Amino acid sequence: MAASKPRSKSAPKRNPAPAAEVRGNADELHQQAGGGHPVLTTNQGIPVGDNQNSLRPTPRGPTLLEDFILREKITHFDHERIPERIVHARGSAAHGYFELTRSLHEFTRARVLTEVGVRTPVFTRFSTVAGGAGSVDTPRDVRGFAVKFYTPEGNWDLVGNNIPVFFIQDAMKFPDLVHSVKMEPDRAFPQAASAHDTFWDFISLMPESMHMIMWAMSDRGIPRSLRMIEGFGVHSFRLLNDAGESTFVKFHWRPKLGIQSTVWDEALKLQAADNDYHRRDLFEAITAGDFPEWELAVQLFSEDDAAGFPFDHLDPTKIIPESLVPLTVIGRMVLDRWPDNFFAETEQVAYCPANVPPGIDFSNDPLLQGRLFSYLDTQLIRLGGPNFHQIPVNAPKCPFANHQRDGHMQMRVPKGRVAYDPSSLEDDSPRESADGFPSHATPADDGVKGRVRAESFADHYSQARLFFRSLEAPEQAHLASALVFELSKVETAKVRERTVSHLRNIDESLAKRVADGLGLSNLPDPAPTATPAQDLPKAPEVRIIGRTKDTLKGRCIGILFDEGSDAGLISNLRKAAEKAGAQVKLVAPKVGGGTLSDGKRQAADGQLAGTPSVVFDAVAVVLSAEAGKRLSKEAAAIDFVSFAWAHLKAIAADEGGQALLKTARVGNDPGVVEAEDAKAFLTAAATRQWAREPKLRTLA
Ligand code: HDD
Repeated sequence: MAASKPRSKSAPKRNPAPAAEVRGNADELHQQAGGGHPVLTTNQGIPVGDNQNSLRPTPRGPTLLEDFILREKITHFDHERIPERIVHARGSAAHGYFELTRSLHEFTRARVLTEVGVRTPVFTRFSTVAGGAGSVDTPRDVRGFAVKFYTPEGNWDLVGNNIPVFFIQDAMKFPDLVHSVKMEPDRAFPQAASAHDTFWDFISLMPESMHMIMWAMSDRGIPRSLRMIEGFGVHSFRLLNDAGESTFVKFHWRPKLGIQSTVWDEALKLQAADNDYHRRDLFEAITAGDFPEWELAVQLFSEDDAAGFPFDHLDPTKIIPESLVPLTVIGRMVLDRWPDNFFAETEQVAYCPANVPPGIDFSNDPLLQGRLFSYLDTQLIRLGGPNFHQIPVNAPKCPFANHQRDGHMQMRVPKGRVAYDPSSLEDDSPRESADGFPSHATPADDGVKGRVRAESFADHYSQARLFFRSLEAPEQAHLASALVFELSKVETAKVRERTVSHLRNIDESLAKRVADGLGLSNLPDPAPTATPAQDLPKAPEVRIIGRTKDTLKGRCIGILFDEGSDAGLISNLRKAAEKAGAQVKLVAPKVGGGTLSDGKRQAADGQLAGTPSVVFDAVAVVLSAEAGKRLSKEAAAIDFVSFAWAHLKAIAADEGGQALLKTARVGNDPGVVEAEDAKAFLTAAATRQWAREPKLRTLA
């Protein structure tokens, strides 16, 4: 914090206007402070003349209790934090809009899903699950994907994740799941990590989590950018049309930039290089006008279709493969405005899956049913009372009126005598409408009340197998390595073994690879199963490889340079990369940069030690012969290229840069090209060099 010059009691005041002259009018306040600045006041509107010194009887005396300006300021500060979210505490959000491109009027009366071309405002928050609000952006974790649509018929909150299934089948288990993954209660670590005993102890005792574990341990758990993740509503919801007919629906968000992940070593190093990697990436893209975009797609199916599925669609641990029910794209979401204030908007936004407009309804998924209760309850404690819906980011953008009154932080001033219904004293008090929210008249199953799990929820392994076997070979290797990494952090041998016993029900080769990676001398027996795994047709949609777009759009290229670097080369590379849609950042040993071959000074965007290659998708090294030699003795420069190589990135180098590549033991493959050949570099930079990986590390 910059030290400000202390002012004594007798120092001249900046705002000499006496309090008596102040009116509550903002324009007047502006004028009084001079220039464009409004007068600084207390929260009661009292103008403040000295914001540097507290009130004392003598220059060296004690502070007086009378100093209401100091007390108000400190008290407000003391109350600045609210309880963080128990899960999904770390998040970043943006404003934007949803535009419907295909009407679902046949299936629903919800205007947001029937009025083609109308732009519905949205506020979308992405999050990690396990870490606290101040934790890093890039742990292995599920990503939350929550969208608040401010529809003309009330708010619709689609509160999903970047993974289409969940760990548990019943909300009853949610607190257990969360307690197991959060930092352990006696030692308060690890932060934002599932690689510890309590998580795997719980998981290995919950076979229903196995499908989700496959997804979470896959590269989906370590995304490159929030702009490159898919989103899923997870549960089946219902759509209801004007005639009250119901169709089941699953919601999918598909990123325009394609899906992309990091490699695990890169994700680990990103945690040191930039704690805010995903937040910064989203912020930079939106503020540069490069607006992230997703398609909204739906899977629609009837009760009869569902009866023919080889699983129960009410079980949230199951996907509906696209071969069974294809996706129909119905609209797009564009995020085009970063919030003005993090706390007021991103922190205070309150999502609730129970917020749905007429025409959307719930299914009997027992996880969804529990969620319908939990979110409203959590907002009451988090935001302090029942009026949190009045906070601007939460308030519907359509009229709303009822007889609910009072409570903490009531911001509205209701008029009149009537706060009840039925009433006859006032003509304008709110009344029910025949057009109000309809609930689907779902017939209740025959049966008896009880704490039971449906038999149709008993198959825990078939879709876990389907997922693993649908992946490409490098993805399978990453998944196996992720399990080895996580379980190697587990101290309790029986937990490691129990987990492997489940893997045997999923895929024998996976179980062997993990057992081998853990150094288990004997494979444990397969875990007992209620329903043995079935072999299902592969689902290519679960892969990332092949669904990443070979493009530079949304990607970032780093060019390392120093004194004397070739100005023409840098300019060519930069122009070509920018034309292809990439962002380009210049990195140099000093942030002031250097004088290039054309005699002009070039500043850097980042200093080498603080801008490692993990923050880029591909790198170029443009160095004079002298700088190449000098940087070959510099650990940060060596790491810059050796990590780019290890993380399967394209590398371009000129002759000076080659010296550094040699020292860093960068090999030769189609991803390593001459800096003079911008075209070859851009082609290589548009993808990861998967073929390089087996040369670099032993994957489980
Ligand atoms: Fe949840 C937050 C997603 C199951 C209880 N959840 C929360 C957020 C997302 C999800 C994205 C963050 C919202 C934001 O950005 O503010 N949750 C899911 C998904 C689930 C799921 C996709 C399963 C399909 N959640 C789930 C269950 C329960 C909760 C079963 C409780 C029974 N979730 C909460 C919560 C949170 C929350 C405690 C914490 C903060 C908040 O709600 O606002 O109520």
